[in-house]
Amino acid sequence: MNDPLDSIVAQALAQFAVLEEPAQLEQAKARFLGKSGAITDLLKGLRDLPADEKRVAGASINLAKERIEQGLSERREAIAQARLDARLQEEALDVTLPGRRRGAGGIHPVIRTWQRVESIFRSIGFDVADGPEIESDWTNFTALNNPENHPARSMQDTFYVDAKDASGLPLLLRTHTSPMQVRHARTHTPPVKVIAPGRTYRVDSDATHSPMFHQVEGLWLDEQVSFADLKGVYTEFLHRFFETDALRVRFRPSFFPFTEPSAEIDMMFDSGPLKGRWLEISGAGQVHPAVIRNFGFDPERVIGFAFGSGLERLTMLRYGIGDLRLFFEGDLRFLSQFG
Ligand code: 2NL
Repeated sequence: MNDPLDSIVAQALAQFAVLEEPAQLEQAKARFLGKSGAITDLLKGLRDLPADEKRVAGASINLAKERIEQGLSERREAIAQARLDARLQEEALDVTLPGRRRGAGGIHPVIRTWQRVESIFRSIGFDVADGPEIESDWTNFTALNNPENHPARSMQDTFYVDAKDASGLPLLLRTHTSPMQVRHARTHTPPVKVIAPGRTYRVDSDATHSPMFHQVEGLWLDEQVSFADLKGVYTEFLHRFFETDALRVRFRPSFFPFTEPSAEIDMMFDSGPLKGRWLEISGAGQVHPAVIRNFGFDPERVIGFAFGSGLERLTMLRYGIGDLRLFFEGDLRFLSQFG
C-alpha cells in the first residue's frame, strides 16, 4: 500500500511544481483530491476492506492526502510570492531621483521695462491709465488733431477692423497709446498727470519695425505746467530708468499734430558701450490747444506737456540689444537671459 501512495504524492508534487497559474493548480488539485481524484478513489476503495486493515490503510491515505494538501498550499504561496516579486520589480520606484520640475517662466524684457517705467512714474505722482486695443477713429486720430487726410490714417499704415463703432465711425487697432490718455483726460479734471503704457499696432514690418510694438506716453496738464517741467520729469525718468546720472539730454525741434511746439528728446551716455553718441529716445511737446479742447478743457486755462516713448527702444538701450526682432521670436536662449 505504501509504494503506490508515495508515487501518487510524488506525482502530485511534481505536477504542482511546474504550474505557474493558480487556476491550473486548482485543476491539478482536483486530479488528486477532487470527487474522482486518485486519493478520493483510494478512500472509496476502503469500503471493501476489513475493519482493521481499513484503519491502517485509511491512516496512510490520509497521511498522503495531507502531504498533497501541504504541497498544494506551499505551491500556492510560492506562486503568489513570485507574482508579488515580479510586480515589485516592475513597479520599482527610485524615490531618491530628483523630481521633474516644471520649467520656470520669466518676464519678457519689454514687459520688465513696462513694469519699471510704471513704478518710476508712479513714484513721481503719475496715474497709470489702461484702455482698449481696438479703438475708434475719433479717440485714435480726430481727438489728437490728426488731419482727415493724414497718411497715418490710410490703410497702408493702420490696421482697420471690419466693423464700426456705435456712432458709425471706423474701428482700428490703436496706432499709439494716446487714446488711453484721451479717455483718461475726458473723465478727469486737471491736474491730469498720467502715463499710458501698452501695445500698439501699425502696418509696418522690417528689421527695425514690428506690426505690434509697445509705447508709453505721458501727459501732465494743469494751470501752470511748462516745458521746464517736461525737461525735469523726463530727465529724472532717464536717470532712474538707466540707473545713472551720467547721461545728457537734449531737445530738438520737431513736429507732431498733437503738440505745439514739438520736440525730439535725445540722450547721450557719458560712459559704457553707447558712450558719446546722441540717441533718439522720445517724442514730446506742449499739448496742442485743439487737443486740450477735445479733452473738454479750456486751452486758455489748462496747459501741459505730453511725451511718447517706445518700450522696445528703451529696452534695447538699457540692455545693449542690437536687433528688435529678438523681442518677437520667442527664442529662449535670448529670453532666459532676463530671468
Ligand atoms: C513719438 C511721438 C509723442 C505725444 C506722443 C500726446 C498724447 C496726447 C496729447 C498730446 Cl493724449 N500728445 N503724445 C506727444 C508728442 C510726441 O510721441 O513718435 N514717440 C515715439
